[in-house]
Amino acid sequence: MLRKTLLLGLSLGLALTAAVGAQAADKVSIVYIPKNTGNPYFDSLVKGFQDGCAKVGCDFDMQAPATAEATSQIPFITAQTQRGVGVIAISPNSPDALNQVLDRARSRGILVLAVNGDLVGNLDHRDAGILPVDFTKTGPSQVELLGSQINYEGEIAILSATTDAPDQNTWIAAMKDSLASNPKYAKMKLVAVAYGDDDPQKSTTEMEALIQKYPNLKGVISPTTVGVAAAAQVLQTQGKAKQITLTGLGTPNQMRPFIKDGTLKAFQLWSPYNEGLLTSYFAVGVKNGTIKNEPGTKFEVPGLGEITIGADHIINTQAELTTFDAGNIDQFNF
Ligand code: RAM
Repeated sequence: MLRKTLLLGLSLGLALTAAVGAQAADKVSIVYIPKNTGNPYFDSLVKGFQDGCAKVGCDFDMQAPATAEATSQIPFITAQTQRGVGVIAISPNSPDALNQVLDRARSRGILVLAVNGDLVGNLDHRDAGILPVDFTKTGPSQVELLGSQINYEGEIAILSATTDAPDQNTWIAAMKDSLASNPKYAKMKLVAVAYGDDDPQKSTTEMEALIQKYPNLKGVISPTTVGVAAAAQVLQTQGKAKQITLTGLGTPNQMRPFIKDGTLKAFQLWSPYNEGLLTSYFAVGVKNGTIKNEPGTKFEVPGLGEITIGADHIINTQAELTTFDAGNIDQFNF
């Protein structure tokens, strides 16, 4: 009798485990591969993914290389493809170096999403691009924010991330376009574009070199959260904040002390958290068949409202950049 009960218990247990296993297998698994580890910007994006997955029911994991070189994400994509995840969401370090491995992932049925930056010129190698903001606004908006503070006059420089970063290069091209085409900016002269590789130390060295090489430098745009924080630190340390106006894309938490002490007046960004949230809803919807991945499709994300898939399967999380300054920075915590 005891044996029978034990056996019954055992088989019941097995049946239960099998059911739970089947349920787990049905859950969409998402892996997010940011540019590199150690950048607080991506922590907010990850939090958005995690909260989204908690709501819509997906398994989430983050895997990233230590540095943001063009090819550093390849082994991660390959490993996740072999693992058989449902979705690879990636913030690409190169517009073209990942084509082959992403194609292999897609041929295995994995949904490939470019997140926070697109595969510029190679959109056929991903299923959709989820961007934090309308990227056509970033470059012009940064140039205007700097120009308005330097009387639209003088030598300026850009402190970027890596030379291959597709997001950075899209914005830099648009900055150059604005400077060249808008008569308002005729007296602003771009003298250099430097690359800090989204590494705090290299960004610091590059900023120091710009200051040394261009004694008449009036302004710097650093459209990377790592770069702008390092640049602000350099200006503060050298006491050069009055001479050189800095702006860029930064996180409120990293930039707060520099806003408070007047090292810089204003910078911009968007909500990386919302971008992660949106991506989890979109990914699960597409995998479950409730969202048709076609331009023109609309879907709801609680808190964000109605989202539309645009041309080239590009989805913008918000339309305009948010500007942070002494007046509003304390309302933000990321
Ligand atoms: C850095 C990264 C990231 C970019 C932000 C603004 O954290 O380069 O890709 O979106 O800055």
